[in-house]
Amino acid sequence: ALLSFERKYRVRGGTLIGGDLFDFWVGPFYVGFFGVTAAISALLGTLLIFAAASQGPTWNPWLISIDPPPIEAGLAAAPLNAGGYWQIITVCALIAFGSWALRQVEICRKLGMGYHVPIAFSFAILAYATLVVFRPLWLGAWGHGFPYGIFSHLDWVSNIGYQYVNFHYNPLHMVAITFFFTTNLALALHGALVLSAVNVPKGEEVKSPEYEDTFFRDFIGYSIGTIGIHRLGLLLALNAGFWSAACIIISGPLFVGSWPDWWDWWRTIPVWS
Ligand code: BCL
Ligand code: UQ2
Repeated sequence: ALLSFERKYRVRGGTLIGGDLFDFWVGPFYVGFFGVTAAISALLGTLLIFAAASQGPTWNPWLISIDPPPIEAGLAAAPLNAGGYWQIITVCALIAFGSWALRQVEICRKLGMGYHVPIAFSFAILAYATLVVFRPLWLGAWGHGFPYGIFSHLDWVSNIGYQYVNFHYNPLHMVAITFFFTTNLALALHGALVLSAVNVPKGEEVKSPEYEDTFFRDFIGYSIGTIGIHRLGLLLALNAGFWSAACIIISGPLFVGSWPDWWDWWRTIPVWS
């Protein structure tokens, strides 16, 4: 069913491509040119995952793994069963994610809203592309991408981590983790604060944002404000994705060896060495 307010927002235009051609809705979903390309590439990618899995040794969902080509194959196009499926699935995924972001842009334009959501999503796409495109390209082989499988991608993360001895010592990994954890703290504070103000007993009026400000001013002498917390949350989350991409792109292309040893410069600073 169409929600009462939905009809008035079903406005024409704002499309980036295709004009009026795909400017319509299916049920609650806006379609658009990029809705079509997202649906096709997601469906094709998913079917190819099943096709690739059917060539593998197991249907156990935990163990299915669609592997990139061997590192020796370099940057060539690989035969289907030797990394070719992985390559085509990766292209499908990139088209699907890119289309998804551009569909968000079209919806923003229709509604006259800011582009915050597609910008945010593009950081997640950047992190994914860093893992399966930029870093493999820079290292000279698609085989450096991660395998598409539940346990197998965990094994990949573990192996790559230990390849640098102790990944916790990667300084940008530290930065990324700090942003992930701080994002979590901020959302916990925000979720709790909003619920504490709004989830009042039946029949009582909800508390205004002034109460939220006052809680934090009483508590720590500072309130970042209701719009401020959302700006902070977005900033923290974007940094979490960005520094994740940064921490893995430097591992291999720019830095080889042991992350713990990278800190030698710090241990040998004359003041304390
Ligand atoms: Mg580490 C990476 C945290 C220990 C080795 N590690 C990461 C980062 C993150 C992290 C900072 C992964 C998040 C990310 O990239 O998001 N690591 C972390 C923490 C610890 C830790 C907190 C911990 O010990 C407490 N790491 C270790 C140990 C090493 C180690 C020490 C192993 C032994 N770590 C590595 C390696 C890597 C990381 C190697 C990485 O490669 C990875 C990294 O930085 O990657 C960039 C970014 C987000 C994405 C990539 C998601 C993209 C989503 C896409 C765009 C959309 C998907 C849509 C989906 C398919 C649709 C679903 C539809 C549904 C039906 C709804
Ligand atoms: C706040 C505010 C909100 C909030 C939160 C705060 C009224 C509803 C959570 C408090 C946030 C602060 C003090 C920043 C904390 C900093 C970090 C790095 C986690 O003031 O305005 O709006 O939800």
